[in-house]
Amino acid sequence: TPDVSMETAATSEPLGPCPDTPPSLVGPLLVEFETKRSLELVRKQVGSLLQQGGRYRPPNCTARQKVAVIVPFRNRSQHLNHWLYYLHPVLMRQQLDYGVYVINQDGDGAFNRAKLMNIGFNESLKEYDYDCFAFSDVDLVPIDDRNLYRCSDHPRHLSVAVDKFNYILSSKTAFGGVSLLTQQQFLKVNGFSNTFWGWGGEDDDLYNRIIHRGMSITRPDAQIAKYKMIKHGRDLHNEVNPENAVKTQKTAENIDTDGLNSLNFTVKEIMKDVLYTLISVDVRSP
Ligand code: UD2
Ligand code: MN
Repeated sequence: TPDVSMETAATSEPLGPCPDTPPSLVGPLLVEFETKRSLELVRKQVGSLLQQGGRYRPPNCTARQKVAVIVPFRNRSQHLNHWLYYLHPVLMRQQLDYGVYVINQDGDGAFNRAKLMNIGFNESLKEYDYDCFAFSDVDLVPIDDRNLYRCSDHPRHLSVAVDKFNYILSSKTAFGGVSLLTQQQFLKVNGFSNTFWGWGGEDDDLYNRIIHRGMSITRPDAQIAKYKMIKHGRDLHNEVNPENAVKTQKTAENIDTDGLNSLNFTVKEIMKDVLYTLISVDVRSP
């Protein structure tokens, strides 16, 4: 009788690269947020294919990119459940070697989306050698899986056509929602600014940084890069901050000293769910 265990050990040679076009994509997706989705239910539906911490890699080929998906978060658990329910199957079909990092802002100080992104970049790199970073709002779900969560030669903006804005891009310089940068691209711009407290401006500042460092942005076709945003009002402690709009005029002055190289924070807790890694942080709100 052949020794089966030896056989499996012998076949652990490196897998070939995944095809450029993932073969199991389905195109347009049905996405709705009426159904109640508990975490427990989502774990049952998609958890079996994941490793602890929301990690996945395609079983039969070597992924083209190692992607850390960074989600800024506070008090949006219903949104997170929908997001996990829809995103995991999409990212799996896209044959990515990926991990989901939910960066939770501890306490009720002014929210700082951008700083949470920088923290996600730092913390995810402590776990794995990611080469691409997908920064995504928790309320944005793609409605076409051909919209690949993959980095390219220039920073990439994926949330081109959002239902909330009638599927029309608000401006050519829009870079909020879902955006992807390679590790190199993100280091080149010194990450996000850490000083955008409250709502608005941090996405425009990142755009300015990209241009300032001589890069441009790319976008997929608007026919494919469609999203639904889960309906919500303005969160508590994330009020519009008028100072932020002023700051976006001063990117060139701040880029060298405000960003990854000036990031300070305290990790309060790291929790591994099968669907995601939750990192709770004190961002030292003013
Ligand atoms: C827009 C941008 C967003 C960001 C924001 C300004 C698009 C499609 N979206 O979104 O990327 O630039 O304006 O800051 O362009 N969050 C929490 N808890 C909170 C507050 C925020 O989890 O209490 C997170 C969550 O991931 C949320 C994101 O921050 O999706 C952005 O906040 P928002 O959804 O209130 O902002 P919105 O929809 O105006
Ligand atoms: Mn939103």
